[in-house]
Amino acid sequence: MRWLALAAALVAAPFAQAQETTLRLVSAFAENSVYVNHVEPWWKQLNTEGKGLVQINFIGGPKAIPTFEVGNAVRTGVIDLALVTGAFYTNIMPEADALKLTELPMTEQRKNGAWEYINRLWNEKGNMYYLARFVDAAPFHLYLNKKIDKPDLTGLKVRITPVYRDFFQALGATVMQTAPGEVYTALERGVVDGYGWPIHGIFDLGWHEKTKFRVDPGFYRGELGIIVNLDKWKSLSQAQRDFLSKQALALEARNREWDKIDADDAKRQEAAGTQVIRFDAATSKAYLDRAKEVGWASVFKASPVHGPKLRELTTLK
Ligand code: 173
Repeated sequence: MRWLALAAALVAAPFAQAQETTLRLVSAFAENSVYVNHVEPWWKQLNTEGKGLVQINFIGGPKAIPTFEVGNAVRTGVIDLALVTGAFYTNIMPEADALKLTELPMTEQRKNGAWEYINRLWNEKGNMYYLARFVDAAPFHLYLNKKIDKPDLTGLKVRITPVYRDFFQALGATVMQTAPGEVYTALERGVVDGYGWPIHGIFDLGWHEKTKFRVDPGFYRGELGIIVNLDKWKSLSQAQRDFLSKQALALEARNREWDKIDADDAKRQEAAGTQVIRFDAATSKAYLDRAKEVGWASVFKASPVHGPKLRELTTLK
């Protein structure tokens, strides 16, 4: 018996070792962010279930790879996978920022072919495999330190990324792009009068201390994803890819957790002293219509073929 067990172990061990692949993960957001907090239990569980098959090694946040270089690092294989949003890699493919305009939850996008289309596009243009989208509904807001009573940002300087650029400019703002890591200092020094950001997460880097107003309603639907270098993806065995795909669906199955996080953060902002600026119903509608119109116009201009297809597959009819 003993001899048999030993022989079996000797035969099995080299295979088990050869099978296990460790993937290096970087986050474009800070290590203490709501995003890393949400995804960390996922890779921990994955590492438990994936012993002998796939492991994920979390390298760190933007100190490891600067925010706007994370996409390129995945494209070139400097890292294997990243937790990132499309706005941070429009330098690689302009379509990356179009995912903020989707109106269907991932459960629908998996069913109706949207994810497949998106993934093919990411394969071809970004050398990336779009593994999972783990935020699919959280709105963005305009946060300000100067009061406005209508959607007119003339004379205001607002911190942006590609998510907000065209919309805030259309409302008359002067804009300045920064990585999240630079927002606090920009607010503190009065270099900007406000910033764009989702409803959640302003507490991560202490911005609530420097934020007087939040403008409602929120607009668009934030996209956070896990992308994988395509060559790395193709080098995996079928069993490894199947395992990761199953894990991706498990991560997306938690997407509705954000609805509560978003509601809690909105309340917490108000408790921290952030006042909400609201417009009347007609103005709110015009504000949202403008955001959408400006957003799709930019996507169509940058991507005349894929833009219309993306809108058809991902928006409410
Ligand atoms: O940095 C940003 O404001 C940004 O573009 C973004 C996008 C998605 C989630 C969080 C931030």
